[in-house]
Amino acid sequence: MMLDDIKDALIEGNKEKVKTCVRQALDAGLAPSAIINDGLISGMQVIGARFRNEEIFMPEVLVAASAMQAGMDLVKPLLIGDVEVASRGTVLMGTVKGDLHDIGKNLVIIMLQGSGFNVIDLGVDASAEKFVEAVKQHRPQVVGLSALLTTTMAQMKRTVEALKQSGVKVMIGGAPITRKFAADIGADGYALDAVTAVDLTRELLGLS
Ligand code: B1M
Repeated sequence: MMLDDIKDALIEGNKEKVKTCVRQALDAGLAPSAIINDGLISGMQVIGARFRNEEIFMPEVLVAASAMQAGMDLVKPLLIGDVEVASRGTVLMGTVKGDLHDIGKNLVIIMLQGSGFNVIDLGVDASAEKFVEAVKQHRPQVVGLSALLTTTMAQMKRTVEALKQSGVKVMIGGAPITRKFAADIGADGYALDAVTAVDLTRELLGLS
């Protein structure tokens, strides 16, 4: 099955094969969301589990991450409609200071853009001060913070506190984050994945 081929190619870390399989799946009319969820993400989950079990190490993870990005680059344009026309609001997204993981954040961005939001990407390793400055500059309605390391969760707290004055809504997410943690640090919401991040953004903006 085509989605399994994408998943397997990602697990192999074979970037060219990932691209070929993604193109084949798109040509066959498979939904971009299925390609992302059941192909690319499920392959990355296997990589995560193998890394945790010390079956593979950082170089293999990096190769798989790069293959995932190559696959996402092909699917991304198909998810994004006419953002200018459809824009429902502006979201400022970034991975917090000390944290370099951006695959999940980028996926949230793709999904938000695909749902008609204008997104400003602060990238990775973004300090609380950088978020505050960018809020002044871009006036987003929602700020999204991503963290993948337990050690960088404290930066989320700092950033939420720094943004308090601005009145902007803050949502947080990432593998170690929980709803309880979001409530504890005073964030306005928590989303488990890229799809629910879009639902949460709509909810925070009072959109149906
Ligand atoms: Co890192 N890493 N990593 N890593 N890495 C983890 C996170 C880890 C769990 C692996 C492990 O030990 N099992 C572990 C963290 C342990 C912990 O803190 N509890 C870990 C570690 C330890 C590290 C280093 C410290 C390793 C080292 O150097 N010794 C180092 C840290 C570097 C740094 O950040 N300062 C490091 C480095 C790296 C790479 C650079 C090699 C690479 C990142 C490449 C990149 O992002 N460009 C990498 C990767 C790829 C991983 C794993 C394997 C996969 C992460 C990923 O991309 N998942 C990861 C293990 C794992 O999670 N299973 C691991 C796929 C992605 C689609 O999912 O990011 O969870 P995720 O995003 C999801 C949701 O979380 C959510 O939606 C996304 C889509 O559904 N979400 C949001 C994310 N952000 C959101 C924001 C929202 C809402 C939802 O609203 C704003």
